[in-house]
Amino acid sequence: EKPYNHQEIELNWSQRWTADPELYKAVNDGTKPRYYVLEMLPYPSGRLHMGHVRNYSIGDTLARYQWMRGFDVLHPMGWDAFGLPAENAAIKNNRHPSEWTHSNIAHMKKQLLRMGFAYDWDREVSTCEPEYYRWNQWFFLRMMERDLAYRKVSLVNWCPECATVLANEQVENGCCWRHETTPVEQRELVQWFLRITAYAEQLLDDMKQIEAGWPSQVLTMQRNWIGRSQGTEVDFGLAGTDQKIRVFTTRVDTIYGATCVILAPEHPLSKQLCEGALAVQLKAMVDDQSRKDPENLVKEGFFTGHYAVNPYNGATVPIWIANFVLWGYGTGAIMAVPAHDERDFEFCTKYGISIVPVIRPVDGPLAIIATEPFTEYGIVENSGEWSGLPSADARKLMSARAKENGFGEAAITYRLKDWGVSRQRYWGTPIPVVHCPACGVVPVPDDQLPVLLPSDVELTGQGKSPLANHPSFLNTTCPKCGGPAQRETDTMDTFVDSSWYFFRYVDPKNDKLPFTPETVQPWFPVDQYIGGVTHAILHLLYSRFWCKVMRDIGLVKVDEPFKNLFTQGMVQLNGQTMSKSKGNIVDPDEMVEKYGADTCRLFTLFAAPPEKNMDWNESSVEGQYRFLTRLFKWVTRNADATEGSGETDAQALRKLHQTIRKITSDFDNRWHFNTSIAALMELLNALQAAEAGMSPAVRQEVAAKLTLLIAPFAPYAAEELWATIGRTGPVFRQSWPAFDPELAKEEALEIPVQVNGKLRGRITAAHGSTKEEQEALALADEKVLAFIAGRPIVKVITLPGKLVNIVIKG
Ligand code: ANZ
Ligand code: ZN
Ligand code: ZN
Repeated sequence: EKPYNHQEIELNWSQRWTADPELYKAVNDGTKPRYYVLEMLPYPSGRLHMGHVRNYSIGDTLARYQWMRGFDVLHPMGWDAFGLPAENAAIKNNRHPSEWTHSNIAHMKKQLLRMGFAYDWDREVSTCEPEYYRWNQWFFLRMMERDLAYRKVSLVNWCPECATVLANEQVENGCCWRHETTPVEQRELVQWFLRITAYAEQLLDDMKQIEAGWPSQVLTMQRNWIGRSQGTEVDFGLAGTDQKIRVFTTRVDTIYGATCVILAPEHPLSKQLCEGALAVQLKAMVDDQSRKDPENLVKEGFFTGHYAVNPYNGATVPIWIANFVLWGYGTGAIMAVPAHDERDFEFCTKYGISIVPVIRPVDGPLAIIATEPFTEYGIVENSGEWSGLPSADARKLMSARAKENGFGEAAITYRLKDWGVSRQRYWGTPIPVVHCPACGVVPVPDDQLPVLLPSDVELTGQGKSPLANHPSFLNTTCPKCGGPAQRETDTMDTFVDSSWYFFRYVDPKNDKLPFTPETVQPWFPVDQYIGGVTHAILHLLYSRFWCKVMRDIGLVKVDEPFKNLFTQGMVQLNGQTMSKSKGNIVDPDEMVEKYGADTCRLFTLFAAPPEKNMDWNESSVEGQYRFLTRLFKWVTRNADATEGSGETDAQALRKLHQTIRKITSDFDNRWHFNTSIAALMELLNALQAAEAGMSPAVRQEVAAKLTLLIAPFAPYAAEELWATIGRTGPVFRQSWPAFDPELAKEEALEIPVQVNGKLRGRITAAHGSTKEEQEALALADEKVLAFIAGRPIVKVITLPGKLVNIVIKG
């Protein structure tokens, strides 16, 4: 028997693993089936946190298991290294973002190595390196060629604190995602956009391909985010002019009930129609931050003094401007039908705008609308030639009429907007274009990539991108005419970096292309992606979009990058999310020092099913440490045992094979690692009980198999045990033990049966049989039946597996 010296064991193997770059390499020669395990790459914020430890423990356990199952496993790691925090830290601590980032990476890499995670470090990717970000630029140019990257003046979300533009997804409750109390303002800027909306339909359709492997909750979130809506666009006339106002409606069948047209405050026509006092009112409405919270918005609006003409019936209705009409959805203008729409009803009631019902229930008359609108489909009434039609038919026919007469058409609208990728920040990928006074916007030619991020910049955190204040970066020559020109000074959103890094892992040193299609193809789609549900929309949607663009460029063959997605729960302390501000962070380093990485891994896997939140509980960590210690001792004690009669061999082997069966099934069906570890604890208890009676051969066999079983969960201890019991390593390159169904079979149970408290027979029931099954057997037993002799049964009292007592009358 040997003591379990976790520090010594782990430091020793950690050094040996780190020194051997071949160890965790994907062989990639096609001799074995491939398996790609991918975990979301960390932002190098400084230190690993428990969320990382959990995410990477899950991934590492899976990777090691798949190695043992005989797969050629690709298990890479990298750094999502561009982004604002580096820049903010730089401003605060007077350190260069690059230096800050690189020293964080060095530290966190050490922590990952200390945890014993099995990564193929030769494939390490860091997104802030020119060798990586030049391909962001390359992709950007390909997207420009395809009109998928474009510039437009737009109102953008602006965080005064960050002094930068935010993507819609970075706005939470009207505030900046990084500054929870800083309201986001609106600014007009020329911005670069990626046309993700061109793929909206495919992003929805292709969900079929991943439905089986993704959490349905994530797909639902994406579906809602894309927000497809089928309806009609209709041009109202601006009375007294030949200008048109295009509205989007899902209920064109209600258009005879439209009693006003309402514009979004940002609509260009709003500015045109408002003068003097109205213009002041309009500006206030544009800047009003309460609009960012549509759920609780108090609907407000004002009449412009102008009128619109309904193209179906020539009716003239007033034009209003209201805060609840969104610019950026549909056409930014609506027809209000208060009789049949909730929001319109509320608004029109408030302002005394007339209410005209035009839809009746299928089985009732047209009702006066007084207290609530009738929002269902029904039969169209008071609508000229369309009267009498069911809503659905009217929608179709009326859309067709709009098209015929040139005042509209059927249309599909998405909530999804194009992806604004411009950032007025330093620490990101420079957008590879040049602005020439003569030629306009000129893409930087491929052979001039990368456009390098200069290192000598002044970071103020204010206003324009620091690159705009860097003359030697800014001033350049036009690639087209050779004249003086200026570089674009915006950098790319960091979500660009993380949209394709997992392709680069497969071919990380390629300097001709982002990757060679043939090299990458056999590894895709990724077999298993693991990460936080916080990325359900942003990162995962962008990655899906990027994959489709790469497919259309001819770089990849798959429509979808990730076949299976797993979203792990959070690590909490006493039910609360760990955070610096709450001061309840458990530091992984301290835990590793005290209990060892293996124990930390075991605990994070044991404490909860991986998809659920888990609570950090130090006494339960200690429990795992004791378990590992007992296991270590049992194996070292029994591996070279020489004594034992063998009377408990069958019993020990049965438990062993049952445990193999259980853990294998846990791995293959949704990773119930917590129950796997519980099964291992049970096995160890059974083995300790059986130990004295086990024969030397069986002791040795069980010791070896137990080592293999613990290997994916506690790799250091397993590797040490494997060497200690005289086997050749590494342990995770051994085959995962198979279970023998015969050996795993339970012995039958013998259960005594009593009648009125006296033993009258015995039944043989299977292990794990239910109370009901055991009662049924007892009541069918011939001896027992003979004794009951037809007398009525009052009740049956059963201690499952132990006793059945039948109480009869008489
Ligand atoms: C008239 C109407 C009558 C409408 C009716 C609905 C019911 P979804 O399904 O979410 O796509 N709408 C259109 N653009 C809007 C905007 N920019 N801001 C606010 N509301 C807008 O909703 C589409 C419906 O939302 C449209 O159909 C329009 O109101 C409103 F009985 O038009 B409807
Ligand atoms: Zn901010
Ligand atoms: Zn030029």
